[in-house]
Amino acid sequence: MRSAITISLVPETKGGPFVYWDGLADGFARAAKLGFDAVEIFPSSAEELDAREIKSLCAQHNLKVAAIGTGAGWVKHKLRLTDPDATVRRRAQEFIAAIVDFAGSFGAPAILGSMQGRWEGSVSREQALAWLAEALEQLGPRAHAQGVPLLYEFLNRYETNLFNRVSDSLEFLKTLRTQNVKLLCDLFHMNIEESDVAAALRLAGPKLGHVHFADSNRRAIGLGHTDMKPVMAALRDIGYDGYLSAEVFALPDSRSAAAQTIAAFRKSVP
Ligand code: LER
Ligand code: MN
Repeated sequence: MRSAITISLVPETKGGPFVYWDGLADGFARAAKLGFDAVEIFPSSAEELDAREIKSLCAQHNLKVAAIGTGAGWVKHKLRLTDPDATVRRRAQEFIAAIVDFAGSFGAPAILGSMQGRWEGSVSREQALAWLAEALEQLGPRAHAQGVPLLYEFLNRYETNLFNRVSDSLEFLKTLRTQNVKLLCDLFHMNIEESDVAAALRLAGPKLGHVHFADSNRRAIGLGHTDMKPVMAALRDIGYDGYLSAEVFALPDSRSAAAQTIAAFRKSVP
């Protein structure tokens, strides 16, 4: 397992669960100094990202890109895959596709989380899931063409009413033709929704593609009340060899959250 830490480039998400906030050069330098393996980037859009700049930062600091998030598509641009308006759905899919392509060129997956949206109003659950499936059938193969999976992140009940747990998410993924969608398990969401986080990770097994490494209160691991022993045992037992990526609040500040995370990572993955 490898360590990663988040950098948000989106001012609208200020106060959200990301560790570094002062640009890529700052985030890469700080992550490298602490010995992280990779960074996870949360951009406003693919267009905002400069591939040459990121390539040179990766080389300079010997860091990889763990994943790139698409959440700004919702937070900033109000795009979601289950919007009743067909134009919004199409733009949402294009927004994610551009990030899939960009991330793929770094050997990294894109994350579909908040942009899944929710069923409500005129949109039935059945309809929302059909639109979500349709999008995944396009985006999964698109990621495959880049040699990476697409990460589907189920969220807690306050952020989506589509899928909140590993078991339901897996059942849904099984109905797809594409086999290239993997699960992103965010330990914070799981702490709210799963009765047994470790058992849920075991259930995910080979379908687990990425982990958001966050404690029960969405602070750095060790600053909440999640018992990491069974969680790490489950990850080891299923042979998970991907990233543990700190998507946590910069509390009490970025520096402490990052230092606490790398210490917790080293304790968890000796
Ligand atoms: C949102 O709560 C979250 O966990 C993000 O990773 C989804 O984009
Ligand atoms: Mn997450």
